[in-house]
Amino acid sequence: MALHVRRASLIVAFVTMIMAPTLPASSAVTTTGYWRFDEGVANTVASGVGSVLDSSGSGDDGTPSGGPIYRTDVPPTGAGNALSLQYDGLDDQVAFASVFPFHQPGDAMLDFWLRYTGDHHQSAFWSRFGGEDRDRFNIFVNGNGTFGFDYRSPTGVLHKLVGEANKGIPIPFDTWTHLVITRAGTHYSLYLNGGLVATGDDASPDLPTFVGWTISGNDDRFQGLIDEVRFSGAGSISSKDVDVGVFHLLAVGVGVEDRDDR
Ligand SMILES: [Ca+2]
Ligand SMILES: [Ca+2]
Repeated sequence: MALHVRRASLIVAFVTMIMAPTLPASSAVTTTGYWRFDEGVANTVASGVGSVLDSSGSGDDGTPSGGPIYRTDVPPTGAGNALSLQYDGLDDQVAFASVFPFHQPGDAMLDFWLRYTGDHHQSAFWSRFGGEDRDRFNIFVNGNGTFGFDYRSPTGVLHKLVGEANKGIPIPFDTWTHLVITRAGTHYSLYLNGGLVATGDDASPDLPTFVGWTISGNDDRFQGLIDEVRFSGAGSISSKDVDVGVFHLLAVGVGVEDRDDR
């Protein structure tokens, strides 16, 4: 039975990968930002204005500070991935001048790989400059090794989404983990290594408006490695699109064996 299910999963995943490019443009997910961190030199500090390159064509290059280091330790995404970027948990950061995609109304998707090595509450993404706790999203790893995300409105009202106060989704310590956050309407979903693990609904949205965002936050800096950060959206994300996004992960071998109904 298990073998049958697994084989069915593989076949459907394969078919979906073939089918994906034929989706009509109206339902296609558009990549709006893609940071691969492959532009650097191994074991060398990232530095310089706009030196962290956006390979999506959007021109949203990031500016590192504090001394994050390029590493050859990369997630299992197959050939063509040379480097990730390591953050020290103290002052390392990459800043972007653009509007964080979830600040704007509309459907959107963020996916990235993360390998955390710190045991403190830490931000993977903090969608403002400075530490003032309002007008921002926070996408974080709690001190107990669980993952979550929320936002505060421009006036500071907390909108809980997934995983507040150490009640997030457990993610393994010092292990490359793939995470996808989608928003369709007011509905947020979290995918861990290709499987849906949590949802949250934002019944009365009052989205942040801050322009500018960071990888690794401000007061609670990320400690560990991050790679292959990608924003998608600019349109309406259907459940089929989300599946396509997830199947993109399956294409690199994430979670295929664990899916039982695709
Ligand atoms: Ca990379
Ligand atoms: Ca540093």
